[in-house]
Amino acid sequence: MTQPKRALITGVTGQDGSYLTELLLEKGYEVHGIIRRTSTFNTDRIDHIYIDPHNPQARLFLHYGDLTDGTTLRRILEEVKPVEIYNLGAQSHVRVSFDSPEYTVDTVAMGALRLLEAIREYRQRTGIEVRFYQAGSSEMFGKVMEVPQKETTPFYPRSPYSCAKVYAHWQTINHRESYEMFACNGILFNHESPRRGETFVTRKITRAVARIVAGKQKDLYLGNLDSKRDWGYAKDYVKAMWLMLQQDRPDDYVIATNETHEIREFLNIAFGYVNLNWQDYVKFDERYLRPAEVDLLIGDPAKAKTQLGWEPSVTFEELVKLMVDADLSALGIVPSNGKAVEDRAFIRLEALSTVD
Ligand code: NDP
Ligand code: GDR
Repeated sequence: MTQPKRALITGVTGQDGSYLTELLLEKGYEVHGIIRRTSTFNTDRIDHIYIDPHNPQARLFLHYGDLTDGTTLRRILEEVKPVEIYNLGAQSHVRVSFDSPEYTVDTVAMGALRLLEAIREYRQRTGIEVRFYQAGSSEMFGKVMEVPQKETTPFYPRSPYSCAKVYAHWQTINHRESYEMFACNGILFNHESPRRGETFVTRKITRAVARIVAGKQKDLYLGNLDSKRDWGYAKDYVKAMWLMLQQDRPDDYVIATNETHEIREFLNIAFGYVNLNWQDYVKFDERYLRPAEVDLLIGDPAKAKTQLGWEPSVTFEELVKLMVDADLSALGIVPSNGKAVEDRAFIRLEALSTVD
């Protein structure tokens, strides 16, 4: 019997980590994830696929570690011996990165370097090839230099988070070119889902819609509504990560829908879907503004389409509605289409009454 392929994921408890884990398990992989020790449980996005590691059927294993802790990363690499590593771990909130710039850079930029160096040494010593995926971001494009943005568009990062992602991007290329490592950068535009963190604007909106319908919330405080984003569905985007590591040669790819929408359009569809007018509920709070904003993102995924055969499967309107349906279902409200949406990640909905 052949051994299953082994993958290691940082950020396994996040939105993308949970979908990627599901995808890799479906494909027959043994999946190892790095989790942080926290004083309360942080594994709710993967609890539904986790089984006791003593069970011979178990194919998902979790290890305590942190991207700021190089020694542990090295030890986990030695123990797990993965053939693919997906570096999804990050302090991923752009506005928070202005509040905690050093920590963000340590996790995002230095974290990537620590992993790349650990892989380099491991590979040199054992001769075992490890394929590496770096979770790059459209935030690296920042200030508009070209529309739509593609792999060759110059970066102009506008936050500590995106500066750190640019470093990680170039360090990944450096390891590829200096040591012939199979290392790929995904440049992923915003992707959302019912598992999206509650403080990102899309989920903040859809969660508020559900809570307003349920009579649990009156207002929704937001910041800048003028920015435009290219929003896709997270489940589609993790497929692209996997595809990148299955190619003959490592490369960098933009993953996007090639459509852009204002936050007001998102609000219109989300509130309109439950027959509400967003202008009656949305209020402005300046604390959600960023010192520098990214005004317009729209990505050109032509290279991914041609070389990876990747395409998005969910439209903008479908995405907004599926997120509203999921948040309604989580509060026990049957959506207008009559179908409760089964996705986990709603456990915290009731617990947290106000989320920024
Ligand atoms: P999330 O914020 O949902 O998840 C981030 C993950 O990183 C969590 O598992 C978190 O753990 C973990 N993490 C945070 N800090 C550390 C650390 N110091 N050491 C180890 N792990 C850590 O992000 P997404 O799933 O949305 O995004 C995945 C990756 O893709 C991130 O790198 C993000 O920057 C990038 N990205 C995301 C895009 C998007 O639109 N979603 C677009 C482009 C790039 P915990 O659960 O304990 O907090
Ligand atoms: P972004 O996503 O910064 O694009 O980063 P976010 O949803 O946080 O912001 C999108 C836009 O909405 C505006 N906005 C608000 N944002 C938040 N979070 N909260 C608010 O109340 C609010 N009001 C208005 C923002 O100013 C911004 O213009 C996401 C993250 O997942 C990154 O990790 C990832 O790299 C990029 O997407 C691609």
